Amino acid sequence: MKKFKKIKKIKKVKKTILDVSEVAGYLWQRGWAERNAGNISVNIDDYIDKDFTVDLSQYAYFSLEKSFPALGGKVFFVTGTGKRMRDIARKPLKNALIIKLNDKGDGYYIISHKKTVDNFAPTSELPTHLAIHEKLILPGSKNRVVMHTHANELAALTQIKEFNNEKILNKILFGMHPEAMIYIPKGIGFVEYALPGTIDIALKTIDMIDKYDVVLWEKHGVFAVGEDVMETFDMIDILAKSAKIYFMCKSAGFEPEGLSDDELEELIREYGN
Ligand code: 2HA
Ligand code: ZN
Repeated sequence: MKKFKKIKKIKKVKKTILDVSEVAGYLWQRGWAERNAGNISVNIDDYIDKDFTVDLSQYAYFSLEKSFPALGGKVFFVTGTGKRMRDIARKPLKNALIIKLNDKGDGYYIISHKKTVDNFAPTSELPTHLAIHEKLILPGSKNRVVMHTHANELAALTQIKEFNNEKILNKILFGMHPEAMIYIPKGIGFVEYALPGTIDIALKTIDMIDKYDVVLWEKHGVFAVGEDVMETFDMIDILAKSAKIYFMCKSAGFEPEGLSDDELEELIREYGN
């Protein structure tokens, strides 16, 4: 981290790394992060002074399958591929890395680690993360965090064919707890199954991110965007709670009643913006 001391806003970079490690611990404790499941990236470019330069020739370079021109030169903190959330929680800089895209946005340098570090690359879901970050930097969005996790309760909902429908999903999730409407008023988007780690799943996801801050990947998990790491985690946590209450009622042999349309409308009137 020595070279990063030159960054004036180093405190914000450090806080981001600490927040990612804290949330990585929560993901593990929730049972949402088996083995190397899940990944987090944060656009930390705003925290880097424009006059901060690094000798890029010193660092390992990787090309990207697709280019992200709008992200050219930008800097991200990303969890590492194959790394465990429980290890990121203990040792974030051994299990996550800082990357800087080249000017064209079709490749990146790992600038937090020496060239020699083997098997250390960003998350396998980097195409989806970058595709989303490319949208998030457009005017009007302050979201800089992208988080993917295998939230059991939400993934379980997608295993039920009749729930693979945004209207039904949102009715259930909003109905189980008022906080869902208060904190995630846009609700959740649904992305039908696609092979993890591919451009295909990235494209399907970015289509949804225009409309929603949280999207469900069928038979896989959840993808969320937010302004900071804690807030992004909180949205997933609240929606997972709703799904859990739904399943608790079902396991007890009851059909949950859910909040009525009038009660939901009242929440929108009181808390909506
Ligand atoms: O990072 O969760 O979807 C591992 C995954 C891939
Ligand atoms: Zn996953």
